[in-house]
Amino acid sequence: MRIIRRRGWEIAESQVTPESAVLNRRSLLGGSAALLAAAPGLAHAEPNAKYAPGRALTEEKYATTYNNYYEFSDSKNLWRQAQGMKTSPWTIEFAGMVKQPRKIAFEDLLKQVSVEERIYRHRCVEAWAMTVPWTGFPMAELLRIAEPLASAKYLAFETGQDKAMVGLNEPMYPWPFIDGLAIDEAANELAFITTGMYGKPLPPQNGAPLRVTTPWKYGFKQVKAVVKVTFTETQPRCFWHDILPNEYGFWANVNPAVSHPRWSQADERLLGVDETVPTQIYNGYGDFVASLYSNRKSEKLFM
Ligand SMILES: Nc1nc2c(c(=O)[nH]1)N[C@H]1C(S)=C(S)[C@@H](COP(=O)(O)O)O[C@H]1N2
Ligand SMILES: [Mo]
Repeated sequence: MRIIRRRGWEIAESQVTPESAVLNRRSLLGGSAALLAAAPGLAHAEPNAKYAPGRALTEEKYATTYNNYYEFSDSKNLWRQAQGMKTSPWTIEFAGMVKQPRKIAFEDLLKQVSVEERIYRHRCVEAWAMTVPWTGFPMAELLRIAEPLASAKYLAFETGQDKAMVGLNEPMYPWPFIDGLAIDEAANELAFITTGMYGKPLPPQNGAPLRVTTPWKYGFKQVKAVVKVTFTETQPRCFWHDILPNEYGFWANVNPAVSHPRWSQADERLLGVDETVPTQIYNGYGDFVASLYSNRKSEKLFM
């Protein structure tokens, strides 16, 4: 048995759900000197439980049937409709301030990265939340492959357009869906490009074939079905910021103390269970990301 040192977001799905299983496993570890002797790595792995999601996984059926994807619909019930989307073949374009603008096939991109599983809490600005075992690769690897110029400060992700996306006919929205990050945010160890969930390829409704996952930010920053990544010197335009600039900021870091103009962000409703829990600053990921903002205190970091 090979046991590798893991942080909370790296803990295998079997270790976090249900919560009782974690507790059982812990008491098992504590009680079994033989097991520790057989696998010394365990002794080190144990303290890292402080990074664990601290909640049970959301049941897959809820995470895959309650979605935000305005290209299809402004209703949450769009997953059937999304099955009609063509997600293969798929090409991603690197544009703007990169060494060499180019396109890369999704399969070729996957060959250049190592895929891993991370369990993250997801917090939608609408005050619902879920806990999902995503698979994918660190966004830092995407940066490595894209080769941005040293002068690039931001990157923007753009969603592809498909015939099945009937919401695109709604002219009041500023299509295509685009949102972005600062380069140092994208290089942060938490920033992730997701290609799967619950041990399977990402379903279309959740952003197949690849989507952005930045768990310390509200979900509207997490662009689905990425076809283009553009590197820029200035902050890119963002879909929700364009529509309602006073409600959806560029940084959009989760903060229970900063209310949305129309509702409180103090608590969040967990999908699939009848439970509401307090929201945490940076969605509980401050240890990883708070330092990104120490020199940006004058910006509107939280909504
Ligand atoms: N292209 C695109 N990406 C999007 C959205 C969208 O409407 N279109 N909605 C965002 C919002 S508000 C959230 S909360 C998450 C939802 O992801 P999920 O459906 O996988 O839960 O996707 C984000 N990415
Ligand atoms: Mo959201």
